[in-house]
Amino acid sequence: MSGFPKGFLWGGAIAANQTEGAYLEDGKGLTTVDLLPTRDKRFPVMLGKLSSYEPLESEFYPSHEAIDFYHRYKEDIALFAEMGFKTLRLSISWARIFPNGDDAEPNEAGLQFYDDVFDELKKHNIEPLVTLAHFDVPVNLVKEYGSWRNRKLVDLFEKYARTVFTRYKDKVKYWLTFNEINMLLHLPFVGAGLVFEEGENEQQIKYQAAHHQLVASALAVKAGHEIIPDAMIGCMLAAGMTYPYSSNPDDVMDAMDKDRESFFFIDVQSRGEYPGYAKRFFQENGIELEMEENDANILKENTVDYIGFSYYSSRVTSTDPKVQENQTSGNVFGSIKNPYLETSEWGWTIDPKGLRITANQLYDRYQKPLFVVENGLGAVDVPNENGEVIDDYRIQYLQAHLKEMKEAIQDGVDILGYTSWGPIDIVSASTGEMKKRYGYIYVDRDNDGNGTLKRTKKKSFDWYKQVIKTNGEEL
Ligand code: BGP
Repeated sequence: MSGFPKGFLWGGAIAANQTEGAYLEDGKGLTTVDLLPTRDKRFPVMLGKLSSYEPLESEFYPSHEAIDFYHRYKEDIALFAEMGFKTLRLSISWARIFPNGDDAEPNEAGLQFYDDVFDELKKHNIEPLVTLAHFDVPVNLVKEYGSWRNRKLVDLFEKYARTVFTRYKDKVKYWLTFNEINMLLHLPFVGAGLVFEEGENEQQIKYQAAHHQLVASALAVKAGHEIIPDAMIGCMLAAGMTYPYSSNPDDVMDAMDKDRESFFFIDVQSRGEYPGYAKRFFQENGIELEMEENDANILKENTVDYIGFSYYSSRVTSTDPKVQENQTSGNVFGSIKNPYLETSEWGWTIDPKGLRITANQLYDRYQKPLFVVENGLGAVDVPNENGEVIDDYRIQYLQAHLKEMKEAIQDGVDILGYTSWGPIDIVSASTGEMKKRYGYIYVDRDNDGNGTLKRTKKKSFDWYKQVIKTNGEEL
């Protein structure tokens, strides 16, 4: 294979809560992410220490209006179509469909909204790729049940999944269950709506919640396969290799252990059972998971069809306390500074070759098709006096990553497609801000809510259009 395969699914990826706005419109319920203000105030929340769930109306929450995709999706989809998108990854907001998460009947207005979006995509021959849960849990489920720590969420999620599979069975073939499922361990409130009380055993609760999500994911795979015969249902990992800082076997073992914290989820979703190293970890750390009798079968019989993953950076680890002092800030996962690589304005390590390595590693491990469902550079874009954004830095970042993805394909890795993150500027997940931008399309809106929301093409718009047009021959 000399380049990208025919039919390669080029496109972009967005998520409901970072894009739609209209956070309480047409019957939508409040979700966990609606409560997250911008950076400074948000940080304690991300650490899972939130004690009050009510948004402070005096503060500005960028995600409440986001970029108003809810009302402007036609204009935005037309721009994606102009770039030649073959696919758009987006998520359904659970609380648009079941505002409280445990309602008896779904909210018709919410269902209709996504019907309209999928119809619009079809008009432009853009294949939807839909995430069922992208960092949002209906707030009522946090209050009533303690979110994913409670087994009840498994049933409620299955009901939600069955509802949307049934409704959209003729419109959506590609699905993902939980966005970056491993994020639950690092940002438990964002990943699973978990809030801890003083003195609770957080690790026990996190892994119990993880078990519930894993069973819920498998039940969604089962439902999807029953309802949509040609469905492709994937998992989604926040990926990125951990490199050992040195050749000291202790560092190498440590790097392996760190990667396994993430692989653990995909091992269950793709291989269908808990790996031995996880069982050992639970035992050594006094973690006892409550499992139902049939869980093992559910996991075994309903493994995913493909492995979706996000890739932004790689990480470095060391067991040497002196080296450990050299931590970089910014990486959600924590990392030692890699002396060979640059970082983004937010401290995320930029490592294009790491994408090739990660793709090879995932393919070696699972032997299932991969889908790169997120990748990109978050940057501060400043329009020049003519209002143009000349984002050569972004083009450079993407170019380098696409070249390495091409190498991975030449290595024999089966990759279904590539959806870069935030093809239009949206609210940042980790900072809650507008100013961390990923788009090919600039949106006039700042952190305080000023701006007209007008969309303007950046320089990268035409570059990506050409990439898609030539199926990656011209990068
Ligand atoms: C991933 C999330 C996305 C996203 C992206 C970029 O972790 O799945 O929702 O936003 O990272 O992160 P950020 O927006 O924090 O720059």
